[in-house]
Amino acid sequence: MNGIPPSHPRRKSLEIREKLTAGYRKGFVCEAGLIAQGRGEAFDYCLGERSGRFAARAAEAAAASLLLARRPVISVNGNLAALCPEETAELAEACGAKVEVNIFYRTESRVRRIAAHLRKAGAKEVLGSGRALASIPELFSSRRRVSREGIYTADVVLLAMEDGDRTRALRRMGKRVIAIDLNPLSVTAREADITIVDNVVRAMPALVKAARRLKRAGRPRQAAVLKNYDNKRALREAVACMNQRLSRLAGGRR
Ligand code: PTJ
Repeated sequence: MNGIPPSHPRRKSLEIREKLTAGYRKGFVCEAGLIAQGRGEAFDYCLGERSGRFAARAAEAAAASLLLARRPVISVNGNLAALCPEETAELAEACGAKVEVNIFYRTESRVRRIAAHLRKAGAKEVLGSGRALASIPELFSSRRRVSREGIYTADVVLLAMEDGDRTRALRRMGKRVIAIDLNPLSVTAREADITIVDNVVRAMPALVKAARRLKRAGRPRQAAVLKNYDNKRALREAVACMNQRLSRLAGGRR
């Protein structure tokens, strides 16, 4: 990465910022996406920039859910495209999921740029562009515009880095929603069926690994993983983990 010394203590975090600012310069990350990353960083700091056991369990349940789904879809916004394009393509391949661009600040040019970036990273088919789109009922942002063969008819939708009312609207349509969100208190985190409280740059590789492992393990194992998962418990553990770390730091311990 440009000019960041390998020994820099914040190297990883600076690399993430570079990917987002590069995406912004290329016209597919929106301005608000840079702000959203800042909010995420604050929560990641509280987590100690490490994946908790609650995140690993949620990633496993999410992988099981995607594998068991009849019509799984990965919904991609500008930030996810910038940070995890390869992992998005790999996860789609591992789970037989479709990839769809769905963005809040929608312009056709942004949708096309995100789709091109994902295809370059290995995604075979990317839905979400064009005018012949369906609408998610009772949702008034541009995120309501979805592809008929993608999110509209999906039974399981994975989304990341968005906080808002789409999760509730998708659940009202009878879909299972998996969210990746560093903020365990966000509307999306609390409304989703499965919430991976982790940074997408750690959560997406963990999801790909879990999906490959559980695919080999077979459907009874996938069903058991999903049945034993408790999202409320995962959210409680994420908040407790942040609390403990902040208390330790406030007490002068690391
Ligand atoms: O690409 P678009 O047009 O769809 O725009 C995307 C926006 C910026 C609108 C979207 O990301 C958004 O709604 O942002 P919010 O409302 O700020 O919510 C972002 C959520 O993601 C917050 O809860 C953050 O804590 C969380 N977050 C930010 N960065 C990360 C993250 N979660 C996981 N990994 C991250 N790197």
